Amino acid sequence: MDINGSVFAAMLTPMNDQGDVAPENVGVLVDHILSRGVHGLYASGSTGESVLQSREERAAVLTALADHAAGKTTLIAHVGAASTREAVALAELAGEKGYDAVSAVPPYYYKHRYEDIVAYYKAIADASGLPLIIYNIPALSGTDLSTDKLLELMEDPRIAGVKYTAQDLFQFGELKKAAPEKKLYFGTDEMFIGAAAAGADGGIGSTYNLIGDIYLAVETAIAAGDVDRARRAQRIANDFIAILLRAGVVPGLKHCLNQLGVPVGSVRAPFSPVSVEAAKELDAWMAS
Ligand code: SI3
Repeated sequence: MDINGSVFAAMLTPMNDQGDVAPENVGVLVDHILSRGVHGLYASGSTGESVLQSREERAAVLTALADHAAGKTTLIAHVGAASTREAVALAELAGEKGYDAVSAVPPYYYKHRYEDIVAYYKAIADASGLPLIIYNIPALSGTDLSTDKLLELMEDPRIAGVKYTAQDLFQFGELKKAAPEKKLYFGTDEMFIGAAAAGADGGIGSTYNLIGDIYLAVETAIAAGDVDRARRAQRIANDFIAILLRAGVVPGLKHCLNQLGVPVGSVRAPFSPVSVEAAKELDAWMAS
């Protein structure tokens, strides 16, 4: 089973002003994202505030997304969790709901043995029956899988590839060289140009909720060998990301989308809404 497309938004989770999940607003957000040409959605991941939610809340968001968009665009369900049991329950749901693939961060908080991480991924693959993308995000998951271990995991034919949210373009290139048939998606938006030049199969990121067309432009320009054009597009993204990093990525993106009339609501504590100063900076960027 192939995973169609290359540019995917790591979808925000719409909430109300109190930080309760609002699955009824998933459709509006998805339509907005797709209107900019993005190829699909990666739901219930870091940008989706998933680790702050219960299994039931995550299931409600994944269900709303599938009901709105399954069969119309590529859908990837992030099902990673601290416990295999939670991840498997969400993986089963993704399989039932018509998702195209599942993805999972390694089990977090405890420092698990590599063998137990392998068993966790096998259980997720068994439960979903879908291609599985390893979500490599060492800075947040606490697990830094070596190149050899990532390649070993990818020997399982059910593992379709890696979503690589780190900054090591050398390791990224080594993975692509050793496993050219696997999908390698890059997850550090501000460095997408480098990954595209290094042979990425695409990108998955938070800022694609708002400016997904920019990453399509970078990808297209690199494929055409037009580095100047790629650089100009990446510059647009990075001017925004610099502001966003000051504001807080998830609160900042939610602020911008709410300003555009896409009702994504507030964030869940301990996240807090953007400050007045950050809101002004973001509004000025959007106006420009
Ligand atoms: O699962 C997800 O929400 C992601 O894909 C997250 C994504 O990789 C983001 N990285 C982190 C650490 O959250 C990036 O899109 C990131 O927000 C962006 O590059 C700005 O630094």
